[in-house]
Parts: sequence; C-alpha cells; structure tokens
Amino acid sequence: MAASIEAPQASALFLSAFFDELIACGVRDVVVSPGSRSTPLAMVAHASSLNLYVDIDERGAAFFALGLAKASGRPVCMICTSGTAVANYYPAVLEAETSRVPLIVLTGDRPPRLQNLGAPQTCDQLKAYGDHVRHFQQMPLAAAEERDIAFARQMGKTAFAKAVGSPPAFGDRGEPFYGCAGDAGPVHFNFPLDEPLKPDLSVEGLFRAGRSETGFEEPFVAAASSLDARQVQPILAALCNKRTVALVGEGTCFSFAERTALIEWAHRFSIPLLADPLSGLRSSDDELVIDAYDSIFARGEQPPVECVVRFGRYPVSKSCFTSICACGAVGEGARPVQIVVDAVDTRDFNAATDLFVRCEPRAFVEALLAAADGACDGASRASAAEWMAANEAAHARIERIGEAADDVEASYVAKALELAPDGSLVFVANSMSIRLIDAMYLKSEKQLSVLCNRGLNGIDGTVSSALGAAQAYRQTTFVTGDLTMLHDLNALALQRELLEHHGGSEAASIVIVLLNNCGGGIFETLPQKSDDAYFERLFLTPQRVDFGQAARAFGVPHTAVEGVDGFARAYEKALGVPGISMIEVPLALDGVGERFGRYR
Ligand code: TPP
Repeated sequence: MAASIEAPQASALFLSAFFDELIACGVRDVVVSPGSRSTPLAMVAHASSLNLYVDIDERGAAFFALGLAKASGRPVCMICTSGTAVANYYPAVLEAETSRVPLIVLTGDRPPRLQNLGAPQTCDQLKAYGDHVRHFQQMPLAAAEERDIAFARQMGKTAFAKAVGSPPAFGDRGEPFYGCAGDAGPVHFNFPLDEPLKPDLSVEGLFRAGRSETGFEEPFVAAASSLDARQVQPILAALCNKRTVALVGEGTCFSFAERTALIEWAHRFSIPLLADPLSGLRSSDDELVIDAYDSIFARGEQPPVECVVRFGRYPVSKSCFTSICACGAVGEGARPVQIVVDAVDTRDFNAATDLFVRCEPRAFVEALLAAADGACDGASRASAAEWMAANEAAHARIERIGEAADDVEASYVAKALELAPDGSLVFVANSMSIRLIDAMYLKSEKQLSVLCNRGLNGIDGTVSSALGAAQAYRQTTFVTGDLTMLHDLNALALQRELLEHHGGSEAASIVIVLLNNCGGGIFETLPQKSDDAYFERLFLTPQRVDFGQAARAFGVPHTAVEGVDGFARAYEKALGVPGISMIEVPLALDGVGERFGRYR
C-alpha cells in the first residue's frame, strides 16, 4: 500500500476491509442514522453489499436493528454520529444485552486531538455503554498500510465473534442462527474519524484490500461440543496434503486425554506439533512433537510452511511467531494460511488469522479425525520428515550443553530439568528464565508441569505465585532471575506460614533456583543495548543484594553454588526438604545474550 495515500482513500480502504470481513462472517444488514462525523462509516456501508436501512431517530433505529437481529438470527450493524446520538442507542443496547441479541454498534467520534477541548458534538464515548456490551473496542484512526488493513479485518472478525457469543443454533436449512442463543449480545466499536470525512470510494481495492484468498467462505466458525460436517470440510481442504504445522500454545494439553488426541490427529495428517514449553505437550517424546523450534527459527532453518493451525495463544518464542506471520519469511511466497483454534478469542496481535474456529482444541481434533477418510499424501509426510530432522539437529546442538561451561545459565536450567522429579512442578519466572526453559526443556515421557505468569509477562508477584502453585504439588522447582526475586522478596515470609500451618515436615517442597546475574540480563539481548551510561542506569539496573542474608532472615536455607556439578549436588539435596530452600547460581551480567545464543 502506498505510504503517501490520501486520508479519504485510507478511510475508504480501512473501513471497507472492516465491512468486508463482517459480511464474510455473515452480517447482512445495517441500520444508519444520518450525521456528519459518521460519514465514512455510512458511505462505505452504503457502497457495500449490505441491506441498508435509514432511520433518523437513533433510539428507534437501534430497536429496529434489534428486531431484525432477533428474527433473522444474524448480527445487525448500526451506525450513528457522535454525541447524544450514541446515548440514544442505550435502551436497545440494554434490551439486546438482556435478551442476548447480537448487535454491532459503530459510532463515529472526533479524533483524540479534538477531545476535551470543547469541540462541537464531542464527549467521552469510550465504553459509553459500560458493562452492558459484550465487548468495547476503541478503533485507531483509519490508515491503509498493509498491517492497518489486516487489523481492520481482524476487528471485523472480532466484532462478529464477540456479538454472536457462544455457538450458533442451526436453522432448518442448516443456516447458522445466532439470535438469542447462548451468550450473544451487543458490541460497541468507536471510530475516531478525521476530516476530510468524505471517503474516496473510487480507490482501487475497495472491499478487496487484504482479503484472504484462502478459500474459507466464512472466516469464523463456532462449535459447542463438536464441529459439524459443513464446518469441517473447508478446514480439511486447507490443511490436508499441505506443509501444515501446528503451534501448540499454553495450556493446550494438561491432561493425558488431550495429549493423546492431539498426537493421534498429528499422525493422521502428518502435522508436526510445535510445542510451547507451557503447552503440556513436551511431556511426550512422540516423534512429531517438535520442541526445539525456537532454535530452528532463530537460525532460519525452518522448512517451508503453507498452513498453520494455532491452538491457543502464540508461543513464547518470538523468532517463531515473527517468522510464521511474516510474508515470505517461512519458505517461499506469501505467509501461511493461519487457522486459530481457541475457545474464546484469537489473541492474534499479528492480525494474521484467516479462519477462527471457536472451540476447544480437543473438539477440533476429534471432529477432524472423525471426518477424514484416508491418510494424507506425500507432501505432508515429506514436510513432517523435514521438521523431525531439523528438530534432531537442534537437539544435538542443545544437548552439547552437557559439556557446557559453568558460566552459562542454560547449563543450570538444563540440569534442573534433568533432575526435577517425575510429576513435579517447574514454575518459571518471566524475562530470560522462560526463554531458557523454552530453549532447554526437551521432550520426554517424564511428566513435568510447567507454569509461568505469561498473561502480562510481569516480574512482580512471581515468587508468591510460585509458592501458591507449589501447594498443589509435592515438589516444585522455581526458576527465576534476581530482579524478579527482589521484586517479591517478602514472599519468603510465607516460609513460616507454610511450615507451621501447612504440613510441617510434610509441607510441600520448593527449591528456588536463583539465576543471579546481578540485574536485568534480558536487556543485553534487546535493541536498547548500548555502551552508553544510560543503558546500565535505565535498563540493566545492577543490584548488590546479599540473597544469602535475605533468605536467612526469613528462615529459608540458602546455598550459593559454583559450577554445574556443585549445583546438581545442592539441588538433589534440597529436593524433598519441606518448605522453601534457595540455591543461588552466581553469573555475569555481561554477555547474557551471547551465552543464550551459544546453544540455541
Ligand atoms: N515491571 C514489571 C512488574 N514487569 C516487567 N515485565 C517489567 C517491569 C520489565 N522487565 C521485564 S524483564 C525485566 C524487567 C524490569 C528484568 C528482569 O530481570 P531478572 O529477573 O533479573 O531476569 P533476567 O533478565 O536477568 O533473566
């Protein structure tokens, strides 16, 4: 898309992509109330294939849309201008909320630079309907770079999926019926729109820009307990006999049954399972479990990929998700088709979802297994073989850590993973700790639970979370950096609570593996890295805490180790000791990035 594109063209392209996606999902109708600020929305809707109704009274317009959505079983869009118009939708929004009718409310607004300055017809429209909508989205100003158009489309899918809520009922002719079902309801998308307001509808690519050419007629399907045949066929067509991989995200396979179902599915379709360390799938050494993909992507050695099935959120590995979502980065040509399987939403910050299948991963794989009649052909088998070979080569690199130097974080993480008892918990801090676990945790039949506060990647409260999680296990290993430890040091006061009130000599055992590189080592790996003084002051923030003394102050046994052998001895001795114990590994702050890269 040309960078110099004019505003009227940008708004036409951005909004037409949004409407195009809504139409592809199944929206058929729009109710417009006249106004100036909403001009781009109204004009683009008018140019679309939607049935358009006009009603000057927003209050009545919204009830009209409500009746239409209720009877047709499809979400209906509503468009109004800024100010009191927005408030006039309120009664119908409340009714739609309570009777579970899918409405997609699109309000025009002034851009941020005109807010709170007394500009005409301008009030705070953010979350104007409070908790009465299923979803509120503040949209950005229209723009037409490729990533903006992709975002507009992703928002179209989001609006539809949030409005229809839980799975549709099917009408007599097999058509979806979303009205009054499950968790359907209103959603609100607020659009800041700038002058000139009139969109250029003659722009090339209107409604087509960024359209996925994947052959999915509908970019969103939802299922209750299982997908039906009509929903499964296009999915089979997209992933069979292709170079397909699965990204298996956090929490996908906590149970044996989930793991077994996923692995059976992978074998039937020859699909390598790129298993995030938090997926639960690395507790299987099946040949199709690809655990070393971070290293494969980091070196650019990944085989070509045509189709990606993503279960749950994107993996920890940035080199994986940036490669997989970038055009032409994985093998030749365009970016791979991406099918997202998640029970709630796409969590797609790359705006690269071609098909969103809203259901549980297990329901998805079981439906596909039931529907597929034969095995897949040579293309997918060849691709799977290439992934397995790449994984083996990466293993060989990673396993060299066995002879690794004592000054490398990865050696200690690998040793802890090797010695952690079957059935125990490994709780991992953010920053380098989770990346080290991703790199060093190789699949095996040993059952380890691996948990991390990955929702917001915070370094706060991590010690407390680990101690809480440890109460559900006999043995826990907590791997952390020093700043994360420092941030929540007073959590060690729980030692007394745990020992005196929760089991005494039977209390759960928690071994803290403190990788003490005296500061925020992760920043050594980021572009902020610099030889200038600001880098140390603002980012590395070196600390000189005596963790031995701190631990003892809380009655926590502490050992500082030198070398991997010493660590192994201390770790084995700490296993089974009731309550918290701490093993500190002294490391250098300089060169964290280089050391991490060595075995990757
Ligand atoms: N504050 C919170 C609450 N969460 C954050 N993620 C950050 C700040 C930003 N941050 C991310 S990693 C990091 C900081 C400050 C440094 C962590 O250092 P450390 O725990 O020693 O781990 P290392 O990088 O050395 O592995």
